[in-house]
Amino acid sequence: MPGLVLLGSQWGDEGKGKVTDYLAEEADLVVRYQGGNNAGHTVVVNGEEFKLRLIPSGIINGNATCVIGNGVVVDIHVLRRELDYLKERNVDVSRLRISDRCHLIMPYHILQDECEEKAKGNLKIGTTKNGIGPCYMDKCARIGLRMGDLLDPDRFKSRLEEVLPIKNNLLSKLYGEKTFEVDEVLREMTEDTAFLKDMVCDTSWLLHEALTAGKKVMFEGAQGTLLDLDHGTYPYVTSSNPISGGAAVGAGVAPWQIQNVLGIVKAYTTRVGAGPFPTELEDDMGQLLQERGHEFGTVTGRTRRCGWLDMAVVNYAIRLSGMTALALMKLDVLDSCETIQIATGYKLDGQVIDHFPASLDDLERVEPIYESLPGWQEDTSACRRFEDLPKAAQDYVNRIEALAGIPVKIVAVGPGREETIVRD
Ligand code: 2SA
Ligand code: MG
Repeated sequence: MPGLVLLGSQWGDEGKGKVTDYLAEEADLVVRYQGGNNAGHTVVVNGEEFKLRLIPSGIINGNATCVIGNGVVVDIHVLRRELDYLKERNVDVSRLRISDRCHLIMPYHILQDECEEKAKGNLKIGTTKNGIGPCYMDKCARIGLRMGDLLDPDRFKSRLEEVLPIKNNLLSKLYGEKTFEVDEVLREMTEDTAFLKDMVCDTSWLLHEALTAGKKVMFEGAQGTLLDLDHGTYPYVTSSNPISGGAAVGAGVAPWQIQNVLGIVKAYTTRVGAGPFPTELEDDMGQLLQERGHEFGTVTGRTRRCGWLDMAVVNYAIRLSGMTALALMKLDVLDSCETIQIATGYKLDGQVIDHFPASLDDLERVEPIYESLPGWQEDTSACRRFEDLPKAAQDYVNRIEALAGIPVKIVAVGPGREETIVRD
């Protein structure tokens, strides 16, 4: 810190929630800058599990002010439910602030997400069906509705009256779907919005003031680098920019206010939804990782595809975001492996390539170059210092560090806050 971005180096679900929660104790502000309730961040505190989709994971721990930045798309119904869920569990939610520039996920976005996936047939992306893509589409098409509009009922109504015919036209003509009535959408969106009043503000200004005063601000990425709209495995990506540059845009701060970038890396690789995955294991080992790692989507419950750690992916992520350190998560999931493989790069048509392919066809065809390391076959979940880890586990971490060229500062050996090794 002062300006620290924490983000996923793979396809999401690396364990960002746990690290955010862990570091939140030191942060004055924790900020989400992209995505929406397609994220699913799990935090375990004293055996109690919290699952968050929209609110920054920093809300659980410490006293940090939590911010939903302008780059996030907000489903107010999910937000309300998440606030109630936290309040029921005695979490102080009065520390949440939401940008007045956030785009709203409207009921027709959720329907559109479903229709588009259906229409794509075999080419479907495997979205979370939360309306994320369609909401960002409308933002770019300049027909979105924003949080600030919602707090001004007259403005919201007139804007909705302009926009709804366009959306209805699309849904009925393209997908033969029902159309929405202004009154119906108005009711769904505006009843019970009083809870937002004290939360919505100009969060870019709030962050500017905090950073100027030397406060510690942590930006919490959702999804992961390979799901980035521009740099990920397009079109099998999400519709926002999780990479560190996205934090400047999605929170409204200057790039130079971000000094540190912590990349979260799972000790193996997982992916939800469709798209290429070079180190995927479709055998017993894949199933073992899936079972030992409890690899199911937090939001959708979908089974995650599993494979070996892919340093071609991680090194690409390090470069794109200028990562300064890594946190290696779920090392304990590998405890029972006899041998562990790491992909150090790719071959394409027999040639070693030194860049990450933009073309999906190429990525489908690459052959990972594997390096084998001996497993440790010992329980690591009780280790609290790096020296406590079995020698082979230390070697695995050190090898990753050497391949990455940046330090592995945190090693997680279980979901709990205490199951964390911090290295100097
Ligand atoms: P979307 O809904 O438009 O963002 O989907 C587009 C692609 O992005 C993937 N995606 C994710 N992949 C992994 N984890 C995600 N978040 C949840 C979680 C997922 C869940 O953290 O557990 O519950 O399944 C996430 N969000 C989006 C998605 O699979 C599509 O490939
Ligand atoms: Mg997740």
